[in-house]
Amino acid sequence: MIRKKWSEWRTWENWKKMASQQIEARGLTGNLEELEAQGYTVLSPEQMGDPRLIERTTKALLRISEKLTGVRPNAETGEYGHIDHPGSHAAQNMLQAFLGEDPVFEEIIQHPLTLPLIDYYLGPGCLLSALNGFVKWQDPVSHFDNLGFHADTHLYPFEPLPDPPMVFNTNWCLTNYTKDDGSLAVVPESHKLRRHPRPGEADQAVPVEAPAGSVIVFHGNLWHGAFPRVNPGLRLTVTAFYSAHYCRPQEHFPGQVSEESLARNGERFRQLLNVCDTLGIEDSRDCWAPRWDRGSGKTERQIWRETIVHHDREYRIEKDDTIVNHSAGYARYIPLDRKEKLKYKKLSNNPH
Ligand SMILES: O=C(O)CCC(=O)C(=O)O
Ligand SMILES: [Fe+2]
Repeated sequence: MIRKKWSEWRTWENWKKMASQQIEARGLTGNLEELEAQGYTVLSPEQMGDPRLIERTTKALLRISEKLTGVRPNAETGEYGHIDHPGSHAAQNMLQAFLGEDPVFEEIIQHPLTLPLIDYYLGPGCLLSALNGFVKWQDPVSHFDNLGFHADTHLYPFEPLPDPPMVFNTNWCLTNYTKDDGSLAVVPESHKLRRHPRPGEADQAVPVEAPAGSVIVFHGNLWHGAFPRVNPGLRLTVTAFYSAHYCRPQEHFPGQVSEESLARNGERFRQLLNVCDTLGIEDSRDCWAPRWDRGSGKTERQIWRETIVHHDREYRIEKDDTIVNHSAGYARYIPLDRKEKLKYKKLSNNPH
């Protein structure tokens, strides 16, 4: 996570320079080049290097699907039960709002090989917008028309679409992706056109073929959809979808995440889930109070000037000046280790 004051970088060009150092350090330079040229890249299972993470994610998705439908999906036999969700249809189930269902999703959303690429394009303080699950079965006929073709920048009302983009996506392929498996369908380089696809343009789509355990990372302006599944069995996917800090996320994560989960993760996790947002005020007593401490009975002054304890851990709070220069809209909670405690003592002795 890049922690430099906004005043130290200011421009998109400077931000990219800083962010590309993270990318180089993670061995992701080739992936960034593909993203720039094609609008998508595939992190291979070898590059991801953690098959257990994929196994745990698959198990969690199957368990949640079973909880919702009473039927455990079976990737070999193709068995499934229906989920009544607006994104479900005759050929797939869509799942949402399940972040709190399994700790494995905490690892997925802040993975060190995907986040540097997301940071690069979305800038500081980017948010998790949605965590989706897809269970898709054999149905060559009743799949959506037109491959469900779209660019993910659907909330932005103008063309040209924004550059830098306002959203970015990661598709975690839990089963093999070939065209006949019902893979992601993309038009390479379409992110450069900076407009939404028009009817008929899905004809140019090509499959993103990748073995199970791969992660596809793609640009918010890339045209994409999915091919129908022709093969028997199931395609299983989890997608982590991110937005720039100035966009409204699709899901409200602060209400989905437990104190235990917040305690075992760090600041980046809180920031991705917008837990310490100072906007979205619902009660005048909460003005400028970070969401995490609203309704605590403490005044805004007490919250900002005193230390706060969450799950046996003491924190001091700072306005985040790494996103914009003023009205940051976000609070950083800094755990008080011994060094921080001394620093805090000095600060709180100082009347200003
Ligand atoms: O593979 C799919 O089903 C398409 C997913 C999609 O549109 C997305 O993740 O934004
Ligand atoms: Fe999409």
